[in-house]
Amino acid sequence: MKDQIKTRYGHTAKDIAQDFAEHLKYSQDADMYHTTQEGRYTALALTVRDRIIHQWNLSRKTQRQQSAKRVYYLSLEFLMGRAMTNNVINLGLEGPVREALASLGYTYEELSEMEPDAGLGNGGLGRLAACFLDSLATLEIPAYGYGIRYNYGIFRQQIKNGWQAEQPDNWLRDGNPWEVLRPDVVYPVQFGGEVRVIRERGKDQFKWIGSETVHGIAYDTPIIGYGCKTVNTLRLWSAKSPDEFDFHEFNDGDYTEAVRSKISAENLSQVLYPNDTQYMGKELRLKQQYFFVACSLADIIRRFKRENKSWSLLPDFAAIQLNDTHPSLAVPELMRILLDEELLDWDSAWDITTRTLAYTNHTLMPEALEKWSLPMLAKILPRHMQIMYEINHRFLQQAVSYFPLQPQMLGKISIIEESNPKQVRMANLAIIGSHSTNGVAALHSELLKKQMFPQFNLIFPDRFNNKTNGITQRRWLLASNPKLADLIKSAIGDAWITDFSKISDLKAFAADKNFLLDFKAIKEENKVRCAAFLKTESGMIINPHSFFDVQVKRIHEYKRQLLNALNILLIYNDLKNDGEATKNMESTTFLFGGKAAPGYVNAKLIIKLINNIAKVINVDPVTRDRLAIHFMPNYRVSMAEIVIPATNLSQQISTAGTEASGTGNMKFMCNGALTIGTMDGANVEIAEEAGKENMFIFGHTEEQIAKLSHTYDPFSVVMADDEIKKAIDLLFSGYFNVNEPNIFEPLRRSLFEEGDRYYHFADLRMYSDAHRKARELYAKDSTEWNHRAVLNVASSGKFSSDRTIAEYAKDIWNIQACPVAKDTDEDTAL
Ligand code: HBZ
Repeated sequence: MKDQIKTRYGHTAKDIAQDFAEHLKYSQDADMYHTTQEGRYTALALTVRDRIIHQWNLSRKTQRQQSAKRVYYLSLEFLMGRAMTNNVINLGLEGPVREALASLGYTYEELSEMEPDAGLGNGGLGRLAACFLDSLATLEIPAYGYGIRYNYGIFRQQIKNGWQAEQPDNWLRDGNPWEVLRPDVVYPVQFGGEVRVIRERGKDQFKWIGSETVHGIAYDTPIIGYGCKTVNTLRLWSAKSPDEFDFHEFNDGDYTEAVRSKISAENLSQVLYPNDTQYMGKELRLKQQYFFVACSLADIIRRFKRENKSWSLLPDFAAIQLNDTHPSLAVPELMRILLDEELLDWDSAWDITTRTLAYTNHTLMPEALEKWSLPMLAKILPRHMQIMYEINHRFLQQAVSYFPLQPQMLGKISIIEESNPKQVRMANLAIIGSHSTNGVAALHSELLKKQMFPQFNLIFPDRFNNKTNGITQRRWLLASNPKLADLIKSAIGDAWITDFSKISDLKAFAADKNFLLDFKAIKEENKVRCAAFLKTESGMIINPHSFFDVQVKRIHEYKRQLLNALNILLIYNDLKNDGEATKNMESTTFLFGGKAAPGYVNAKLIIKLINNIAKVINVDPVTRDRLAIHFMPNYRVSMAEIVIPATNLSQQISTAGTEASGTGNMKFMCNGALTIGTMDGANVEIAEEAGKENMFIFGHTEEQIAKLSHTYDPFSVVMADDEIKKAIDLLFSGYFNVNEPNIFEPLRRSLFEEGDRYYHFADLRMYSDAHRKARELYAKDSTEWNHRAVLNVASSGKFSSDRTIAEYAKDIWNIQACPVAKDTDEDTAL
């Protein structure tokens, strides 16, 4: 029997081909008349999944037997993208899978392209969580990602007449072969109701009796480490009405009411909120947050209780990382469990809670800080509100001594904002209720201490720390840029795949003529691949031999896509006037991509502006051979995997002091693009690693912006620069919106009447000069360009999420690797 199982899941092309055919027949019921590409994709996914299960089992078993400490990464977002290519690579199965499919007349590419992206995130924060899971597994750290299994991920973006239109992302429509439903892992979650005082063990105890219950049911996805045997778990909760499990309500007769309440309960995990900066005080969002926190903590505690250890040891067995404040209800929830269910005293419960939890902040935007209306919170989570009052009371009593004669300071650090209605500040709660608060790049972490939370830094100087973000080189180089990966392997071997600091060995090849020629040829091939992709995807025709200048990221005023657009207008005018600035300019394609929050009017208008500019400029007979602009609809992980390897110039141009880190910047860097950017977020560290001379750095620094803020007048800056003035005149003259009068008026108002909050005009001239330098270098000396690009790749070692995770493990989690042995014949257990 055991032998049979082993042969069944063998790793040769022949084994795989046989299993694939079997899945096609027995899982998909496909025959020669009824077989679809989707069916073949699913059969392949199941074939691969079969080869994960045993090791997944064994990983859980090993971690359990060794009583290993686990990391729990709580995140409302996991922007995973596709699983197939990643899993196949991490399993080391790419060769046999390709061969197996070829033997049956299919290609690996055509099947893997059938997979919809798992788009359960908005942008950087969600993608960071996905990269972290990959690194945790590869570093053999026992870890669970916990989140929500949204039925609808981030919306699909269509462009209609230049405007963004949102379409639902029904990513589960054809089923999800990677996930495993765990019907036995289900927790009830309460909402509303009241708190009663009951006498228990001679003490008054609080007991929360909710008025509504929703069940959270677990769906697990395996996360495969590369080059090791660890398979971790992403556990996502799906909301189910308890009626599903208990048919009372149906039997009591009110069938329609029962169906209505079932639908309402299941609404909880329907859809990901598409806002990435402006927070929205929506009740359903609050319920989502509590729902996933409650399920995850119940699960963590169930696992801990199996060990039969004293509660004071919880922090030695569980490290819970809060990805932004979205899971910050974990603070009062863990307190509630320890106080009301486990009957611990306050001080012990508080000690355990703060030692178990840690918080990551991802933003400096004040409008993104989560605050919940206190009356709403008190209605939905009455016991948690009581606990938060008590936390606040005790904290403020301690804090008084830090601010003698400055009672207004207490108002700033209080969890409760004394507004009308009162608001509950989740960042304050997360800082107070955890042992670590980290920013995501050095500059950001400094600004957190100095600008955002100076009072907390005074009280808790040891809590604040930095963990510069990273990305996984396995997805973002090895998988997405296979040709460059092969070239790098041929030069320096493959140790960089699991130790990215080794990429620095590539420095020795940065002046090697043959290497540079190969490098250049690969970039060209990637551009051809990208152009073909964009043509198939949205009918765009782009010149694959042009200079690819790319800005892909969420659309936001602080990220300054508008600055890019304004510079394009300067270039356009210069080309039309036969100016000096564009004299030897190579044919250039500006590519934009990114989604705007559906309610963010100006962001949507920026998309419309880019499309309108493109519509005019791309057909202008004077410029069209040398200048093209395209907005790529529906930017997502799987598009990034094609566009980033094809890029020559990476645009990272946020106003200094606004972008917490950025992670796209790192992906471009290791794929051999040069960066044009401000001294913001992780760009600062990229410049440290690569050398400023190998980038195009421009613009005011964060300190300069802070000074400038007192006197800045965008209007006078524009009036003082004739070219900029002409570009602005062109933009607001109606030239790009002939039949749509005044549509760009809100952008004009924001830039001039509202004071240009993001300092576009303060930086535009410097930006335009830096861009010109980049163009000229590319046109005049492609060897030097490629030399610098290779130096950038070789300097990107710091930006691996493996490094980031190793730092979290050491400084915040105090956790070690727990290696899993290669599969054995022993029985496996959950
Ligand atoms: O997190 C991003 C930062 O803007 C970026 O600088 C950083 O590199 C990245 C990873 O640390 N923040 C986000 O992506 N934020 C969100 O997506 C978001 C989602 C829901 C919210 C608020 C923010 O309610």
